[in-house]
Amino acid sequence: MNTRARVTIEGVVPWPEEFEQRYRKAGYWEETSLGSHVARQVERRPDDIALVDGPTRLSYRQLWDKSASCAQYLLDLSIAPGDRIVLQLPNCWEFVALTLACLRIGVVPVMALPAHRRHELTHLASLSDATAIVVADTDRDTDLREVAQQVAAEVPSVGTVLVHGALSPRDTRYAPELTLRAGMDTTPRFVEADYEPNGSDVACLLLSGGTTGLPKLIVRTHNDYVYNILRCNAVSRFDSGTVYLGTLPSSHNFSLACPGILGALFAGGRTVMLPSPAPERALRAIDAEGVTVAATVPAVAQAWIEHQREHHTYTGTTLRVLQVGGSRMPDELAARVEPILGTRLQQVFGMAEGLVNMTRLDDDPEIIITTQGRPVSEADEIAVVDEKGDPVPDGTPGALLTRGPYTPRGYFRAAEHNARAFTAEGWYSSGDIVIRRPDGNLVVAGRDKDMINRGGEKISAEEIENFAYQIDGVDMAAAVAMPDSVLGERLCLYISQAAGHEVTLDDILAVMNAAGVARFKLPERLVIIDEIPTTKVGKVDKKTLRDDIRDRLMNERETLAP
Ligand code: OOB
Repeated sequence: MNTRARVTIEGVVPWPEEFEQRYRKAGYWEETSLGSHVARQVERRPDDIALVDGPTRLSYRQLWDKSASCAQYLLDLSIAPGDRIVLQLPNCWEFVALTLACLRIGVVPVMALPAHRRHELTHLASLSDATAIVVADTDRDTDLREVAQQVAAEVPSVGTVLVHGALSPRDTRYAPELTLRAGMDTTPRFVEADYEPNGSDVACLLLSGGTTGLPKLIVRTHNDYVYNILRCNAVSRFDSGTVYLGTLPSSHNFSLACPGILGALFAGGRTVMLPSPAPERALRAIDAEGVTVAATVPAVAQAWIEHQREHHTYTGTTLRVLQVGGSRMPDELAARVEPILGTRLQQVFGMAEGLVNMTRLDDDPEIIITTQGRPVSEADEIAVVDEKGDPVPDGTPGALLTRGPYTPRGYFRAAEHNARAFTAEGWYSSGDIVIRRPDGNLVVAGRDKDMINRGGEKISAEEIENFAYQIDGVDMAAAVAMPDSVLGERLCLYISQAAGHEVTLDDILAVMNAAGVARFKLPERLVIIDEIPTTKVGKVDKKTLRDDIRDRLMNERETLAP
């Protein structure tokens, strides 16, 4: 434990004192920093490979030195402990070096997704008062440096843009650009002890799946995130022989810390970074690098299974576990993992807000195939309740509430929303409808939150509806999930329009593109109806709309069938 003063950030909701004491006493909170767990492995195995990114292979020592140089670079840029920086990078070793740099000096990364664009990044920078933003130079046809300048133009606190790749060929008008690499290649002259965070300091800000107009930020402290990682490591049996392949964006809680990249680093294992989960390359990488654990979403698992069935290109001899989570895996798909990919399935039902459930590696196949597992910690409190908030018996669907040593008590700077998302006793209302079986395993049976889960990517219905309302002639708008055999769900927008108007999907897309919205949030179908149905209390009746789009899709399929 270090002696540095705590860095406090306004807008963080602490656990009640009584719970803090309980978690410390029980040893759940160790009062250590995330970096210290990696430092231990650097000492133990300096020359073992920690990270593989294409031709780049970094040993524990090299990664640690790069992150130290980077930490010093941030400090030299006057980015101070407690400052927030928006971090948006693809899956690459620089992401890991920079994240470790932040964690070592108490700079707080705001974990943006690679798909985010001006709309989301501006919101994240503004909500967190970020002092810097880190982006790649380009992503396909988007110049992200340009996007970063637009963010800096809107958010005065953003004083620096760090670029992974080449600097802008043009003048930068709102904030100076510097390359990220410049900070990685110097000799480290950084004094760790001066900066090491306390256990209760904020480690990072994760993004909520979002049921509100704009995503909320979730505060993860060193204490709670260390515990999250150690429990996931224990359940997934990560050790120094683990070779981990994460295929989701590294900034997502699943691939970062469940157990993810940080779990592999805590255990002395190795992480393989891939820019995309495309089947051919991913399966080849598993064989070539001797991957033992891969993590992905159901849609990608399905693509891997189909690819393997057709091409039989991969042997998978080293792959011990395939972790699948982020959205509900259909039982039929779960049943195909072991026979076709030759590896054990581990279902992971987690949330950036904390609680992580996993099936255990030695569970019966019936549990692994049909449930989403049980909490990773004995200290996770679970309640499954009816509409009145009363517990329902096991086997009956109900809303999942949770509390525990790594489930924070409130979103960052969101008092009003917190009053709705957390009960007076501090339970987080996940919005998931689950069935708890008598053996303690949970089955995700639906949800009562207004969100679309597009293959693990979460879209807030309200956010999309707000864009629709910007269009002249849109009377009422309702975004709902439409079933999809690949992604599970896609986004369908229903609108009713004022007399004399003819709104098209292109009109909606134009408004969203002009606002710089991430592509995955664009509606994939527009249905115009005379009147949006409402419930008895006057709320939009989304269930009727979901049934309607299901019927439409079914009818279309029948019409198309020969
Ligand atoms: C993970 O985290 P988020 O924050 O992107 O999304 C959380 C939500 C959950 O509340 C639930 O609605 C859904 O995603 N979800 C699942 C699921 N895993 C997540 N729904 C059904 N089955 C599953 N296996 O998605 C996340 C965080 C950590 C580990 C794994 C996933």
